[in-house]
Amino acid sequence: MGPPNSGKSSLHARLTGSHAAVGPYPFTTKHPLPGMLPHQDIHFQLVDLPPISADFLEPWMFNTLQNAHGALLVMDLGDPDCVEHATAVRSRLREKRVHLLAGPVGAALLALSDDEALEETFAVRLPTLLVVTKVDLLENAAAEIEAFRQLAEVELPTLCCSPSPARGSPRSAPGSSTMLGVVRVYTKVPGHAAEATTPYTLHQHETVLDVARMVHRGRAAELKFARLWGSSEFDGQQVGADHMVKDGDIVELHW
Ligand SMILES: Nc1nc2c(ncn2[C@@H]2O[C@H](COP(=O)(O)OP(=O)(O)OP(=O)(O)O)[C@@H](O)[C@H]2O)c(=O)[nH]1
Ligand SMILES: [Mg+2]
Repeated sequence: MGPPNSGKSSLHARLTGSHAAVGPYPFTTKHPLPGMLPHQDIHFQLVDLPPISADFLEPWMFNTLQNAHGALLVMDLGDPDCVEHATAVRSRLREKRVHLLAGPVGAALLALSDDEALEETFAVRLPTLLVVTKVDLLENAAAEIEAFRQLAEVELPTLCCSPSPARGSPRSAPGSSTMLGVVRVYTKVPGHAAEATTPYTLHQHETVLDVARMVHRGRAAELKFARLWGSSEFDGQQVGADHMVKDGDIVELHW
């Protein structure tokens, strides 16, 4: 997401191989366009969106964002109005109760008072990275990014990218899966090695039962126990359905 002409579709095309329409003028993108972004052994669905500005926000945007687990705020700092654009994007989103967060959702919720929490029940909270595009056109990218972060009061973790892969790409975003709270769990059949290449992806605080639901929704209630390698005290430890899984765990389900 971001203001018009900031380079969202170009970035989407580079990261997902989509043929997102790119134009040298604002409001090129009219419809959401999904694509797949492989990162380590996770496939993220990355959706290119139309721009957001002070006087333009697609009415369906809120519904689309409700399904998202995170966002990239894409900004062109060579645009002389970039601070105003960033303010407009965030205030338009806030009107729709969409909040862009600098970290995982859990911490932000804990900081709310009870009244605020009730008020915000239906809000959408998105861990967000600021992605600065067109750094090939900036003379001193580091200084411009710092000035922008201060003037626009943006505290989001920040990455920059340009058409040249040597100058950085969000594909290498350190910790982007940690920020989204993605937990990868590898399953294994008794007596066989773990399925090492295709993890199930869950969220923090999900359990062995959630893994069982993903493997076999109809039989999840029949799960007797699981054996766990990774975050358990010892390899192959027997755990119950309510055991919380951690990123990288190997789980052997016993029905
Ligand atoms: N020099 C340079 N130009 C870029 C870069 N990324 C995008 N552009 C150019 O910026 C213009 C806008 O790019 P788009 O990807 O269409 O921007 P957008 O944010 O999707 O635009 P809307 O859909 O209209 O909101 C195009 O002319 C691109 O070629 C970049 O990293 N460097
Ligand atoms: Mg576009």
